Amino acid sequence: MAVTSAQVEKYKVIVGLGKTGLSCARYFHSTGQAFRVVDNRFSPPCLPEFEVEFPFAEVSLGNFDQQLLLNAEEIVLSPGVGLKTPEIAAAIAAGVPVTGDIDIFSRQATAPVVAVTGSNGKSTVVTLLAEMARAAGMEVGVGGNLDGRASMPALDLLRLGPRDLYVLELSSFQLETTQNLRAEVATILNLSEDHMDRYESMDEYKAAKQRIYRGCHQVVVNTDDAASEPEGETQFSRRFTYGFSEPAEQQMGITMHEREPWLAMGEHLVMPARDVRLVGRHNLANVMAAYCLGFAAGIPESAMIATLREFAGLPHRCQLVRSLRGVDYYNDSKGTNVGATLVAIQAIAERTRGELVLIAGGIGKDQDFSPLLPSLDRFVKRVILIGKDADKLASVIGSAVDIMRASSMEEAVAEAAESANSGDAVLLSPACASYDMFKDFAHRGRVFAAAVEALS
Ligand code: UMA
Ligand code: ADP
Repeated sequence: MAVTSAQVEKYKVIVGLGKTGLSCARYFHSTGQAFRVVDNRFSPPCLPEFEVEFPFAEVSLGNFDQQLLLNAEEIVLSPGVGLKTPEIAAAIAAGVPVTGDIDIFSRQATAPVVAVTGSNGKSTVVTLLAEMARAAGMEVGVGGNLDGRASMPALDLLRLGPRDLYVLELSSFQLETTQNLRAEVATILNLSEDHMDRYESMDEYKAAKQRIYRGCHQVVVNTDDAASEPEGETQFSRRFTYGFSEPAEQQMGITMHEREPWLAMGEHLVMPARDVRLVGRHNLANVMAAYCLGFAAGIPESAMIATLREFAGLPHRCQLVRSLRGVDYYNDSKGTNVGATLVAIQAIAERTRGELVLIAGGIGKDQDFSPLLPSLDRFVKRVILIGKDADKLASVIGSAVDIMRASSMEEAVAEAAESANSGDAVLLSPACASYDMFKDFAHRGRVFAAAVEALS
């Protein structure tokens, strides 16, 4: 029987030609490993860049070529493609090994890795930590799930040359294919419902997040959220905890000192809470997480404190856009799930004399919206609904709060401005993903800010 070249040639198959797929191709090319690429879209986002960098590479578009997957030496899955995708599941059943970019990265990284996951606060903690490391004069590689210009997919970080420290934001999607991360220090910040269109249950979502602790040396645990606790048989060289209670040894918390709340690690006073530039209780939790992670990674305390005094937060996270006729307009476009929106409502209500007008809606990811009800009832006078799942939201919250609908962000902002009186605040915190109306959450935030700026 004739043996075809496809049967003898060994190659990896990269599934997905987004940012991750492109970074994998670059990595395999630079290490001389043969690869093919598949994407079930006809024009995946990184195709133009890929074609320039790899004009002779084989790419299969429009479906997941089953035969190619079955013949693979190994499949490297992009985070946006789940393990249960039928063609991937069939390859796994046939014995083809599947991995992801984070596992490949962790085998190659020569500097310590700090790994951060959680439903909310990841980007804030990761950015804060990277700033702390930079303030200490360290060369730091920051990336993973983190969005934005300062970030890169993990494998692209290896191209930057030697680093002193890597700080990775990791999503549950990336962790699904991560067998052994071996981070120097890892944490799950918190867990609340998200991505229920990908997971069958919260347990499945949590199990993906828990994989961050595999092989790690030190852990940081949020004592205010049981889901942060590592599960199963685990041994770590050091364990730090944080929470809003009085701190014990190796524990970070809040203590009263000279009638003022201070951040403290055990008996050691770190700084007065009011000197932290970030605002909101949720950000104090983020600050404690970042401090513990930085401590575990050997970042000097002076650099951490200096950063905490300076760091004002990332755009699109509870960001004040403008004050007009006594109404403050806040952009929390990154509030893409119910847990984040609850925190944003609380944080903005604390800063507002009057009531809130909330703009919400988009792709609901099969979440349960009912946890919003008590906060809407207490702080929100009206919700302006936008996006694909506006009806789903309306059916859950319509009995508790006055609702209106808008077909564009401009219309939503105009309706919100009409609804708000002096002393009130308008908050965009959609509790939903943005892809039905916008390129991503940052685009949604920019469109909101532009509409607010255009109000006369
Ligand atoms: N897709 C297909 N077919 C394919 C491959 C992908 O339809 O063959 C779709 C996916 O379903 C998804 C989109 O394309 O809707 C992007 O998927 P991808 O895996 O190609 O994504 P990348 O461009 O590689 O970006 C990913 C992360 N995106 C996702 O996990 C969806 C980026 O996080 C991350 O910055 C990047 O890797 C580098 O590490 C973004 C994100 O939205 C910020 N993350 C989600 C979140 O934070 O909620 C998890
Ligand atoms: P992520 O990267 O996990 O999406 P971000 O730091 O970008 O997290 O914050 C996104 C939104 O989540 C914020 O705008 C805020 O509404 C909410 N948030 C931030 N930190 C926390 C926290 N520790 N707990 C709950 N919600 C938070």
